[in-house]
Amino acid sequence: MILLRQYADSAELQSGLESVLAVSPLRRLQTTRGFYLSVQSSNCGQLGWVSDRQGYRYSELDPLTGKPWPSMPAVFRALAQRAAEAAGFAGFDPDGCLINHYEPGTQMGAHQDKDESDFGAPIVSVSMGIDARFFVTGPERRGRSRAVDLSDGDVVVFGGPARRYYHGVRKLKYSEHPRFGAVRWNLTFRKAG
Ligand code: MD3
Ligand code: FE
Repeated sequence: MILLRQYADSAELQSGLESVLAVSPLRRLQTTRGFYLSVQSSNCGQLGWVSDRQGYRYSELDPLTGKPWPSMPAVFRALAQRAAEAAGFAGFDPDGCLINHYEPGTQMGAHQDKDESDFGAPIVSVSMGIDARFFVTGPERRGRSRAVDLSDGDVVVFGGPARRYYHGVRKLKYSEHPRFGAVRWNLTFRKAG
């Protein structure tokens, strides 16, 4: 797990984010048990992560629009590749980017990202907007966790053994970001297919 503080220029990513969401808007995904996740999500790129009563999977089509996900903005891809290379993963070629939108009070429980086909590829996470406390336990869900506060522009590359670690986000505290308001955005670049 490699932390690249203040690595991304979120102002540069903001218009790409808006253009993606104009095509595939944010929505609340449902779990197999019918509960809604508190974060709102969308995707760009060839494959998007979706969850509903049928389960979790990657899909080439946005179930909301019935159309392919918007393509990955060039500035998104370039950032993900540059960060991966800086962390020792040259040649990272993401085919999907999950966009998560957090409001104060929102959290994400401990989970593993295991719906991708290639665990040799890292996941690159980009945080924008207000701060969040990210936590990682390790290969087991339970046990001692380590906390990392993630701020606007921070990039984390999860590769090697860390790729399979359980992780989540603590309940977001209220604060405001000058451009994003009381919102946190997280982009995760994946090699899903
Ligand atoms: C560690 N997102 O989208 S980013 C997720 O802030 C997710 O929105 C959180 O967990 C967020 O799946 C945390 C950090 C992250 C992302 C993927 C990982 C850490 C990871 C995959 C494997 C190990
Ligand atoms: Fe995750």
